[in-house]
Amino acid sequence: MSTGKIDRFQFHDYYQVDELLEENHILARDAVREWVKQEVSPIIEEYSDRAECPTHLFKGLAEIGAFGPSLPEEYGCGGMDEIAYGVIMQELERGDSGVRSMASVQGSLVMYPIYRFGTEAQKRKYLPKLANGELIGCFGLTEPDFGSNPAGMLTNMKDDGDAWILNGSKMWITNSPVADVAIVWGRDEEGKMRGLIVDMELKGVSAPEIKGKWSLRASITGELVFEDVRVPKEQSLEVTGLKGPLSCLSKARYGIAWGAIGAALDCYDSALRYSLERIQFDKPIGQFQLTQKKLAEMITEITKAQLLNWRLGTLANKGKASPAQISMAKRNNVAIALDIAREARQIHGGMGITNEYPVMRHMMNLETVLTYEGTHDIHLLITGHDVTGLNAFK
Ligand code: TGC
Ligand code: FAD
Repeated sequence: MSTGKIDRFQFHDYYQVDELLEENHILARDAVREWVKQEVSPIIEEYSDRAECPTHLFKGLAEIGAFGPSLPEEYGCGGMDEIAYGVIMQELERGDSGVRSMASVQGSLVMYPIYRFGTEAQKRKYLPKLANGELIGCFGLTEPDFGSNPAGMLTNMKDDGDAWILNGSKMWITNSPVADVAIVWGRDEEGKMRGLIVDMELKGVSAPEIKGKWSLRASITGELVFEDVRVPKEQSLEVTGLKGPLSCLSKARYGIAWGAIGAALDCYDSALRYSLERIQFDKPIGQFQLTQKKLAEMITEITKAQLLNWRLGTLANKGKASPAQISMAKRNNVAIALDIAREARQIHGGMGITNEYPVMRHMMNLETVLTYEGTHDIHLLITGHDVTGLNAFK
């Protein structure tokens, strides 16, 4: 119905936040923006409609440097800073949250743990091939009965000399049905949480696809099932405890804080243009105060979030962005993006529910983004814990 539509997106920078960026950030952002216009926008409604992942984009994402942009060049990665990583995620999610997810999982949840907790041999073996898209990875933390509370996980590994015997199952795993490797978290016999790099070809590994999603339809999601899988010990990551997976989540949540603003910008841009073109009662609907209220509030929230992201990025570049600060930005930015998508849908009237415009797709996608990488309420509790010192999770 909508293949080949022209992408008319215009960037909005109400407070001239661009002046805070360096030339390399702008270059990276503009290159990714152009790629999204050429490669993602013309096809994304079709793929979303068919609930199919555009897997051919993995190669293009690698070519534009979207996999591990802030990891070192010596491993074939981008060697850029955290703000460059952020603006790349923003542009990808302007295209589609699922496309940003393809990059988030690969870069922040697969390459980052190998970089941070892997041996030198593991880094040399995996990072260049993950960076160039030769290998696709996934990250298995969530289980059917343990989502917000990963500490309760049942996946386990038994010591068998030179290998671990892995058993258990993971749920809601982005990219698992198409992955070559999985970063899997489980407990050893002493109850210590450990991470393994699991080759998906190993005997006893399966990854059935989860169908029927009304959100993130252009992203592929599956389970991970391990039945007596013999994983060589050399595939272990050098970290124990929940801080292993949670530090990867911090990296990915940071990217989502930026990404969500991409989706919000696309919805705002579409709503603004529509409000100037659509005539009712002999006037453009943008002339009515109630439409202006919606648009004014949208650009205000986007501007606040852009500033929050920039400051978070400068802290991240100095290694000073705390997990709680990242939680605040992820929670705020996804929530305002979802509100903006809903308001933009209203401005488009009936047309807003069709795939002639991107807003309903963004709105449905953002329902997932609000939940994964820590739910909206879990991030609120993280802030509550941080400011009071009192833990309200349990
Ligand atoms: P808690 O006792 O608070 O912490 C255990 C240890 O971890 C440390 N830590 C962190 N380290 C780095 N980054 C973070 N964000 C960290 N948060 C905590 C903490 O300091 C402690 O270290 P140590 O040395 O004292 O052991 O753990 P808890 O069991 O009370 O849990 C706290 C809670 C609820 C906040 C945590 O479990 C949580 O964040 N739950 C949400 C789960 C979640 O976000 N799952 C995401 C799954 S992956 C995903 O959704 C991918 S979607 C990808 C895509 O498609 O884009
Ligand atoms: P639950 O934890 O059951 O939460 C249900 C509700 O209860 C939520 O509203 C929650 O906020 C609330 N709640 C829970 N505990 C508390 C509490 N203490 N106080 C107050 N409220 C509470 N996981 C991975 O490991 N890897 C992936 O690649 C991945 N990709 C995903 C892709 C998609 C499309 C989706 C939908 C999820 C993905 N996830 C992935 C899983 C995601 O991280 C979890 O869905 C999320 O952490 C929430 O877990 P849950 O769905 O089990 O919800």
